[in-house]
Amino acid sequence: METKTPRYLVPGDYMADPAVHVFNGKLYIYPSHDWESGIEENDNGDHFNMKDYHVFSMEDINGEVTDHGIVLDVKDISWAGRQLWDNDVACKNGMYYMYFPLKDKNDIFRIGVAISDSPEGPFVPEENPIKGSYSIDPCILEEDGVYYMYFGGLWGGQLQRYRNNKALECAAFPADNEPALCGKIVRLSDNMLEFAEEPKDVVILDKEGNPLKAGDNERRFFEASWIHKYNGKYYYSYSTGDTHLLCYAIGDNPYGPFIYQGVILTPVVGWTTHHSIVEFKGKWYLFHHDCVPSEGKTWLRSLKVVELTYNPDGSIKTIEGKKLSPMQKNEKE
Ligand code: FUB
Repeated sequence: METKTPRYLVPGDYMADPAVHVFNGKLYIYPSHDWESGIEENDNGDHFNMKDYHVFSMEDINGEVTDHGIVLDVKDISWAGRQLWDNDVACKNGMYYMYFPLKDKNDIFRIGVAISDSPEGPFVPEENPIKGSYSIDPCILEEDGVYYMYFGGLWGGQLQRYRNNKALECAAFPADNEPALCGKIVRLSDNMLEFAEEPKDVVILDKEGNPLKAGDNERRFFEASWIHKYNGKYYYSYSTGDTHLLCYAIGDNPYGPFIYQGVILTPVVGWTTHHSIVEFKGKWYLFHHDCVPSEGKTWLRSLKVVELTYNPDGSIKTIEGKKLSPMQKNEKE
């Protein structure tokens, strides 16, 4: 178990769900912005009632974290209902595309796009969400000039309301012994504003080649897709939701299938766990959140970073989620 000391990044505010990329030699962090909206906590995630996004940047992993301010506000999105959840940003031809999940006026999650000519924003939203989009937690992979979006999330993320990309009359979960619901992958159009194909399942297999089952709560996908490449392999990582683990699976191409490997991060303080994995200046880092600074309030999460290491065989060393940082220890002493 890894015990490298994590660092809190934005101690003065509550930020969660970090998507992190290196643009122009700097680290850019695109988090959700938690706040105390007074909405009661429930399994639908209504308490995650976020209304804007900030962007942060860092020139060095131990250096200053610069806040570039509010870069997109729900009041500027014409189709908005409520709840700006986890976003991700991709760069193509010098333009930056922010993909964000938001409930529309019918309380259905859609994925929207907002555009900027700078990684620091501000981002200008398109008039409508992406046609055919649904659910939450978009994450973008660029591969030889082709861009793919991974997305999806159970429970409040509404993925159980769909089969084969069509809305069901009623939400339906598979039985415990049936294959689990999968996250989705879709190729984006050349202009980055549409789906270029029907979304497909991101299938996770066990080492015997069988799809993970819906009742396999310690390993099956729940939400928070992230994808990174290491030594030519594709590492698909995600949260198991109600068992609070960050897990990963490895595949040979962006579509998978992916073979389940193990746990990246054991449960943190707080219900949700969500992350990104990025290489910067020759080292690998796990950005994630927990609820230690808010003393366990699950809707008030704080951003952290910790170094991530691989074993010689390419497996990831498990990190202990509840290890306190020195700052937290000092506060409690
Ligand atoms: O921040 C709201 C939701 O909580 C995210 O979309 C999920 O991944 C979970 O972190």
